[in-house]
Amino acid sequence: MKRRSLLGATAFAVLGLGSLVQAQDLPPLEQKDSYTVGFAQSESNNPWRIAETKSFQDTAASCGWNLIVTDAGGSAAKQVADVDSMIAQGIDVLFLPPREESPLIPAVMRAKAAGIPVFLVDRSVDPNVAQAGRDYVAFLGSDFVDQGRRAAEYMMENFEGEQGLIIQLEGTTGSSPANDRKRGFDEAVAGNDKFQILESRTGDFARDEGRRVMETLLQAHPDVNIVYAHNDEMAIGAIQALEAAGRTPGQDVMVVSIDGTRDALQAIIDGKMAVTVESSPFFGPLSCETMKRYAAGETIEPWVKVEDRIFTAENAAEHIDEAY
Ligand code: GZL
Repeated sequence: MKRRSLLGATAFAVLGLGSLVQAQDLPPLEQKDSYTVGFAQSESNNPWRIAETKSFQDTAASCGWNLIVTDAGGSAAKQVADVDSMIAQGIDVLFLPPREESPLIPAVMRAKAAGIPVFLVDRSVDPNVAQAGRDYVAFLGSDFVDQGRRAAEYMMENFEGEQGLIIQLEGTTGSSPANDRKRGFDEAVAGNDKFQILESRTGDFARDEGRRVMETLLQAHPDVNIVYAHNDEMAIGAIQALEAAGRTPGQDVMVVSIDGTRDALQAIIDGKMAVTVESSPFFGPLSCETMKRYAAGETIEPWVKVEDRIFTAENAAEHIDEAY
């Protein structure tokens, strides 16, 4: 995970290139040796989310965290309850990947009112309702719109057929990565009449659901020759569905995805997937660094942006050992 260095952040601010939002009544965080930290995970239904939780657990000792981890099992309502429980326990800091953009906002506000600084990690909330620098300290994560755009650009540059007929497998409905990966991809494709999105449907970022949705959409659109999945788990599920239907992913169907999981890199090596744009789950170290900057009195940039690589047949074998 590449991130803006402290110097870079300072330069960014000094040059006025950034919009460092003055903290507006954000809860302070004192500097001390140990903190009680809450990490309210949305679910553990795929390798990405499991790797993210492990990244926080692996960081805890070195960052002086007494870490409390909860798992909402795929329910935004349960995630809200988990946050409220952490507030009642009197945690010092909350790291939250809001499962969906809106339902978690009241809980974020309750944490702020309780004097608990909140950092959104990996997913964000509706920016029209809650803002970094005012309601929570910052969003730590990737540019999902850019991920969707990069997936589309690779597809348009490398698809060899006459007409690209696309099925899009969307992530969790209402989540910021699903909303933005769709926006980035759809906007990039809109201007190119060689490509047509036949249908777009959620697979909830899950492998089995991705497979089931692909089975259904294959019936409706047997002429599909491109699959764009918002994450690798759904892409792998789609590959299973395509092969079960006698198709040959990588030859008669181009598969384009996002995340960079081990199974996806293997599928690229095996010639079944064309590309996956990285979306790193390793948020533990960046969360520790950002929390300590905040405790030291720094004004944190509203978006601590994570830079993403891209994995293709040219480099998948080189990176598979670091994958999750
Ligand atoms: C992205 C993250 C997404 C991953 C999926 O930051 O929220 O959720 O892309 C995961 O694999 O389920």
